[in-house]
Amino acid sequence: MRLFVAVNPPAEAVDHLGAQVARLRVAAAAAGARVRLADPADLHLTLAFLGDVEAARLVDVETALGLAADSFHDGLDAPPRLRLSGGGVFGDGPRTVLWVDAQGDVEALHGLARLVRDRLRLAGVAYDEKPFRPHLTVARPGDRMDPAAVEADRAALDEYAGPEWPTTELLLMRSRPGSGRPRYERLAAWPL
Ligand code: 2AM
Repeated sequence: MRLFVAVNPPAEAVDHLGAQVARLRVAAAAAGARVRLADPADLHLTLAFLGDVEAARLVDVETALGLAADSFHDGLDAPPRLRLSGGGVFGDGPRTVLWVDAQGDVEALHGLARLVRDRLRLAGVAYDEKPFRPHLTVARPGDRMDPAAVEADRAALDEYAGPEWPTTELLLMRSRPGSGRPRYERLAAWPL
């Protein structure tokens, strides 16, 4: 099964971002069916991407994440507070992706990602070793939009600041391939 570990912004933050995204050029391109926007229900900050994991190893993954959440919790007075703010672009040409950044207690979020990855490594569970870069993918315009229009959207997201929220849960998510986009399903959660 295809797994990843994430924290999710609450509905209030997702709705607020949705109103901003609706004003972007990617939204107009999505209306013209040229670009696919991320489904608001799928918006999350991925801390570690595990990819395919055998079902028999699920218990090891869950134990590792429980330990990571516990030690994170023990080292903090209060859950980190985050907000969606600032924009970025990954890739170019057909791989161009527009994303929104997280701001606030980002150091704590990096600390949580480190704990999660350390615990997975100790458990012998493989994950994508790319350094953690908090981001929430908004749209994948690829080369179906003028790069200047994508850059204008990025600049608009740079001016954006969403509502703040406390990060209260660590989530183990499953990604199931569907017709079109994959479906994300919440498998387990630990309080932070
Ligand atoms: P993305 O939004 O930048 O694509 C489920 O696929 C989640 O895991 C997404 O948030 C995705 O980030 C993230 N992810 C991180 N590394 C990945 C990888 N190597 N392959 C697929 N998704 C990855």
